[in-house]
Amino acid sequence: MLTNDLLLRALNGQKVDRPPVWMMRQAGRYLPDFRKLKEKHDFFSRVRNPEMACEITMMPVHQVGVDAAILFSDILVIPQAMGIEVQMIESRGPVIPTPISSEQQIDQLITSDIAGRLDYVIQAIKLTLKELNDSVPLIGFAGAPWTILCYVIEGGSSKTFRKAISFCETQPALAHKLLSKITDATIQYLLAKVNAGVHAIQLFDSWAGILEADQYVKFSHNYNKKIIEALKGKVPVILFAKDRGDDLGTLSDTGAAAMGIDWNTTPVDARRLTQNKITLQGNLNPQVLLDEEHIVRRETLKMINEFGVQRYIANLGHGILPETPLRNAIAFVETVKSFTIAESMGEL
Ligand code: 1CP
Repeated sequence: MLTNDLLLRALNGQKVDRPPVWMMRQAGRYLPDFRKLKEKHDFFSRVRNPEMACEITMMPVHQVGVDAAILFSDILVIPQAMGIEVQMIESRGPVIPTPISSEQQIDQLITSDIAGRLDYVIQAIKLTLKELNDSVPLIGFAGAPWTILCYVIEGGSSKTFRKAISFCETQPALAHKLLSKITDATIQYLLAKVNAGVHAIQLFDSWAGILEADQYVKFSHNYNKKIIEALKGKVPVILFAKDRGDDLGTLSDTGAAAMGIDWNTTPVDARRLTQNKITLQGNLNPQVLLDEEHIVRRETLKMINEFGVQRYIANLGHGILPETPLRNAIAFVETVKSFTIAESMGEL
């Protein structure tokens, strides 16, 4: 039994006295202690070292007071396990020196023993669960196959991912072959995480918004559905399909326990589109956390009042920005934690 199971209660649609709160990318660069570790060890060394991954995962739990931990790792460990080289270059982000461009490369991708190849993640989960000592839940995650495809076709990050989109448009059979393989690897990986003891899973579809609605269903949503289906009855899943607010109604048919919302969708629209049937997570613009503390508090209260306390997980609408002052991250979390139903609306 967890001492603080608010996140799981919200995901299961059970009654809560206040919403749970965590932040996407909470184990990251805005933390001074994280930046210190970064000076000494490169990114994937940190990811592959279970002690260090555990230490980073615990930082926001101790220092910010979030209601859930999310394992420090990256979505790009999946292409690495499949045999694709991925580097993380300071100030540039991920780089894939040999992007996928042929059927032969897709045929060569590894899909066997993915859990064994990512055993360092499983070890990090076990260590972190020990360290958490049943205080708060641990969230495991993966990238949606579409978002992973974006990186491995493009060769790195991009604003538009033109190469990835055009690959799907011009070579749909190859795209589906690649997406199926990524889906297969991701399912093995997430099942291993669940077996190791994570309490919930978030699927990050960070580049969901760059496809047309019908393309999105074909090249992303149907694969996300398959992954969520494979986890059915095991742990609750949060699906974060960034910038797809208009399609929330159709996208909430996956069996996911919750949908992540970015700040381009209002809480009222999100509730209307999902007909109050599903838990919602989000959606403070991470830029607000760069503002003055009283504004952080005011906007956070406004957000909770708009979403409502039940079936709601307070979070940002995307990852916390590296330049965020630690005190503002704490103010955000504290505002949610001190929220009481009796007080609601009073401070607006
Ligand atoms: O050296 C560093 O510290 C680089 C920064 C960093 C961090 C802290 C990267 C590189 N990855 C991470 C950790 C990470 N990545 C987590 C940790 C857990 C937490 O949330 O606290 C998670 C969940 C991710 C997931 C991730 N990686 C996503 C999906 C979420 C999102 O922000 O959209 C994506 C798209 C990535 C790819 C990636 N990894 C790193 C960077 C800089 C990027 C994004 C590059 C881009 O914009 O395309």
